[in-house]
Amino acid sequence: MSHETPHWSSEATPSGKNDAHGLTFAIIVARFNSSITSKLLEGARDALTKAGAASIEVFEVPGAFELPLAAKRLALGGGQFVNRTYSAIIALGAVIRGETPHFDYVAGEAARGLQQVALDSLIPVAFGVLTTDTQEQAAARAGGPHGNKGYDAAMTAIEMARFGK
Ligand code: INI
Repeated sequence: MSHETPHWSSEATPSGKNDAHGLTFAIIVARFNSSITSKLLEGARDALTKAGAASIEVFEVPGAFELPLAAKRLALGGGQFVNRTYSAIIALGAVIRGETPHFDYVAGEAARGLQQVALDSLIPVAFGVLTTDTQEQAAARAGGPHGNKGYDAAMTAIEMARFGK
């Protein structure tokens, strides 16, 4: 399978793995590299809306490093989120290497932290964080020739929200 082939289920709606009716979603989007992450957000919203999501709430954080804590607060509920439950959470960000070793820490901790939240909370957390060497590579994956990884992450979230249910 080419890496360009969608990896999420193409099982037809309604009631298929990609049917979001009755499901509730939180999207967390990082503002860092916002020209890219705003496109990822468009893609994710598009996927969820077309699949019939019951609700979509969007939250912003400064950068990708902050995604895991926000995901954990949303997954645990309480405080401002006391009466909210989410079928799945979609985390969106763009970490671009440039010249700095900061990349490895930010990208690595975002990935590790988001997976930890999913495993601890049992709420699926989709990893819609681009990790690229250049701005051009990121743009190509945010509504460009390589698709939209925000859309893909949302489709994955729908399938995992239904997994085992
Ligand atoms: N945050 C990103 O989302 N993408 C980046 O490319 C990036 N770089 O390159 O530094 C980045 N850094 C900020 C980081 O996510 C935190 O917001 C910051 O370290 C404060 O905790």
